Amino acid sequence: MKTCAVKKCLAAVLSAVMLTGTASVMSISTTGAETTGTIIYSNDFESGDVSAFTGRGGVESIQVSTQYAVSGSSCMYVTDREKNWNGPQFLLDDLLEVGVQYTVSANVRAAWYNNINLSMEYTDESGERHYTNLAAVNNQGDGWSEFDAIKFSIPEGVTKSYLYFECNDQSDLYIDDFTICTAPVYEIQQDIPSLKDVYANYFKIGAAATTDEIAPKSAKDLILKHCNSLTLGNELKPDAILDKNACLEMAASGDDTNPQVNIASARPLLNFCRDNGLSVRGHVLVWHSQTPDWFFRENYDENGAWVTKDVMLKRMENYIKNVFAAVISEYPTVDFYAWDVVNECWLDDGSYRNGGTQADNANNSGWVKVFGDNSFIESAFAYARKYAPEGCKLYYNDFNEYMPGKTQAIYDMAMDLKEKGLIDGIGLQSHLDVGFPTASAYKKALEKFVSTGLDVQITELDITTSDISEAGFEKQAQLYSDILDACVEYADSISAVVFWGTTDDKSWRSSRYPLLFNEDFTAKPAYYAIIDNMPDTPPVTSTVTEQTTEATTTTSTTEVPSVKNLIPGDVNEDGKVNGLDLALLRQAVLTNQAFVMPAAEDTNGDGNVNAADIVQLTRFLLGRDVELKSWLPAPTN
Ligand code: 9MR
Repeated sequence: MKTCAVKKCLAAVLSAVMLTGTASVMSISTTGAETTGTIIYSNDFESGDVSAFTGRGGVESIQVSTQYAVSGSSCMYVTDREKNWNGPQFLLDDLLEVGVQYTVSANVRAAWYNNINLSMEYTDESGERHYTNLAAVNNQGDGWSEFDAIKFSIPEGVTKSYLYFECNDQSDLYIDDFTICTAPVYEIQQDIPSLKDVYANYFKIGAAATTDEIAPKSAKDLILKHCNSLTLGNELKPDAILDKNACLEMAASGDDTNPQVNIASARPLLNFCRDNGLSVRGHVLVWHSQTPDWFFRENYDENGAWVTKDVMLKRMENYIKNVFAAVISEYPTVDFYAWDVVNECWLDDGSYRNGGTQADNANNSGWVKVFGDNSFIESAFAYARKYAPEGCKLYYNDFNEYMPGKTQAIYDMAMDLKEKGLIDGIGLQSHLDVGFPTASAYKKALEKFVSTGLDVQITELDITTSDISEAGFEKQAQLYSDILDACVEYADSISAVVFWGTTDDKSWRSSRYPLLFNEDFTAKPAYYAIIDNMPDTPPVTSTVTEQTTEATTTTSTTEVPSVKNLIPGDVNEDGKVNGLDLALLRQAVLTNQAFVMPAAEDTNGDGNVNAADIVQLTRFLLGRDVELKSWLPAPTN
């Protein structure tokens, strides 16, 4: 089998940098990740064959050139591009499998300082084409730039999937060493407590995920282990399910107030929920963002005039009705227990948004443009109440919910809707940062929302950190712990806590590592911090211990070796106990490797080295009141 080198996972590199300040321990891998992937397709263009590539615009000339090359002496050369979007595309159908994660790498160059995009296109069941940018590089000067192992996957049920390159203006494009590999496969940590079990007596635990995100088996495993609720990250938003062609057809037949929907892009996620009994948080019906401009315009024409309030009310009612009808009829067994009816209508000072087009300003709202103010909110809830699936609770959802002006505006609106029997709960997105807000400011806002008597859900929790040192991640863990403590305190009024994503690399804020799990699916200090001290955290048992006695029996001997200068927890014997020891301990337990220093690894002193020692060491590093022990007697000199 041909293999291609896959870079060590980011988490491992990160661990290395964060733990030692250098990259000298890059060989540490904290999971059973494959370090090689299988090459599915590779072309260095030395053979002169470019037949696998076609021009997107049909006008491009695609040939081999020896003018430049990264490897060997030739590369692919694309000229005669007439539009920005013209460029070479590579058909993936019949080559790749649905639901498997792959990586694509390539070297690219264009004219000076051009942006080059690597993107993916596919056509869904309704015939609509979707375009996703995977990565972009800026050609710094006139040299080569690299797309290095960019992850992608093909969603279920789509056809005509392509990878393609494009760049601004009509610059010629050069491409070399185009390679598609399978991505590394990670095993999730099965031997740590499940969050949904730990919090079972308090609230549901959820995650948001996109179709692409759940493609790898490890992501599915992670969600199923820790969550009993799933929010579709993008696939139930208006721009994902409004079917423009069907809307136009309906308008042509005389009714331009009955927007047509197609839930094709939501199916992979909804199927996953149905097949695994996961409850679904619907997100979102009425929102200024990710809602196409044409939805608010006459004849659904991007350049048409804004419709009247009356027309928009009818469109709103029919849209809500059609969305609910689609999920009820196709997914009768799925528990749609909550739905964000209206999203992000209030500004930090408690005023409403400016009315206008998104093209001018992403903060503009088409809804406010048509209605003149936020009066559409009540109608949205009234229609949702009328058509929602049975048992589905209705929420108003917003971010910066702790900004005083906004807190008050949401409170006032919620109380009014509550009196009218239209709303069931308030969704606090909770996109936080270690620096802002403080846990006490957050808790103050939470108390105010709880005081409405409505249900509260934490709908999109993530906490960014720019400091990716050990101390930075500990600070992040502390805020996570404080926020979850506050939620537990008000658990009677809180029915779900949802994290906005699964692993850091897949987050919308990936550059600031906001989630509980690393790219390699290992738990971060934040995970351990939120299970720490929870009364329902079950004893941690290692599957390694259950499956094989080899690792543990090495430490269970009655013959006590003489170990000088033993420092419990100092796994690498460098005289310090820090995150590097934690990474090594985790690696040793998970990979069932022979222990270099078993006495130091048995951090809870029970005679076994297993996941409980990882928890013990993590707690110690987080500054919790625990003592590191060893099964050996006190060190002798
Ligand atoms: O996570 C979503 C991301 O993939 C999209 O690019 C982005 C576009 O607006 O929306 C993200 O989800 C948002 C959610 O729907 C509403 N609250 C803010 C979230 C983060 O932007």
